[in-house]
Amino acid sequence: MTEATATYPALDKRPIANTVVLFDVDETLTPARRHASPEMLALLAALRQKVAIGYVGGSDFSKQQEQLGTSSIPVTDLFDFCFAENGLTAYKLGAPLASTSFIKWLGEPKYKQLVKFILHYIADLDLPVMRGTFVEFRNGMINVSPIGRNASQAEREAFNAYDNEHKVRETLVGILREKFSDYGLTFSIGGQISFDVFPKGWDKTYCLGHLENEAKVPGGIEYTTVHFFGDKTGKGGNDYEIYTDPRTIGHSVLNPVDCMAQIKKTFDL
Ligand code: M1P
Repeated sequence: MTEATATYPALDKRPIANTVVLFDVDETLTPARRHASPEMLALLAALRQKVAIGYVGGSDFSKQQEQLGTSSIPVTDLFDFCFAENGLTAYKLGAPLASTSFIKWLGEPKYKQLVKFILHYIADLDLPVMRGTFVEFRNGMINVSPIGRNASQAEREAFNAYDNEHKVRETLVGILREKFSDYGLTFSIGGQISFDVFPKGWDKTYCLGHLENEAKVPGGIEYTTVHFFGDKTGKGGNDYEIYTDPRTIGHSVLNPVDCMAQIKKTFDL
């Protein structure tokens, strides 16, 4: 039986029913922007027999479908909770939960000031390679990439090495934090070629509110234990806030292989 066709006990009938285990996506469940391995999916399916499982990623939902699901398996079949864009787009057992929007929160005039400044700044950079889609507009955030999101895998890796040396993203983030200090925004470097911009508090801890709401729905569950596994758990990383949040038990992983070893050890699988 594959992960997708497997059946799972109802959430309130799982052997450890008050516990939910959340995972970051890139470099935790999958290599950055790549597919999850069959071994990882099989291990998650085994874990799901015991507890509720979910992922919380900075990326938008379509990227997580690409990385964790397949053309015939929706990612919402593989996890009890799917939290895209830090939980701004959210599903429980395949059904959408309430969502909020970045543009509604910020308003068009401020958004235009911000995006115009970013595009001018990027236009003046002199990078070895530049591609397209420098600002990706999402429901709960914008994602800014100096090389452009259309970079190929090889170009993305080359940019990442260049950025580690020349601190292109770190410098731009520093400038934006200062210039737009009155906007109430967080600038978070979570991946290889870009950084995310969203309102303060809309980091990965945002998804914990959805879990807390579960206790309020009829027959819902109060999740008293929330595990979180992520790789960018240091200060400034996009897993830091949820990893250090008092409502979670944080696990810092090096990569998907290490994550699998830690899941097996923690949950006796
Ligand atoms: O999940 C981590 C990050 O993954 C992508 O980053 P990049 O393309 O730079 O590797 C983005 O989707 C980003 O939003 C996300 O935080």
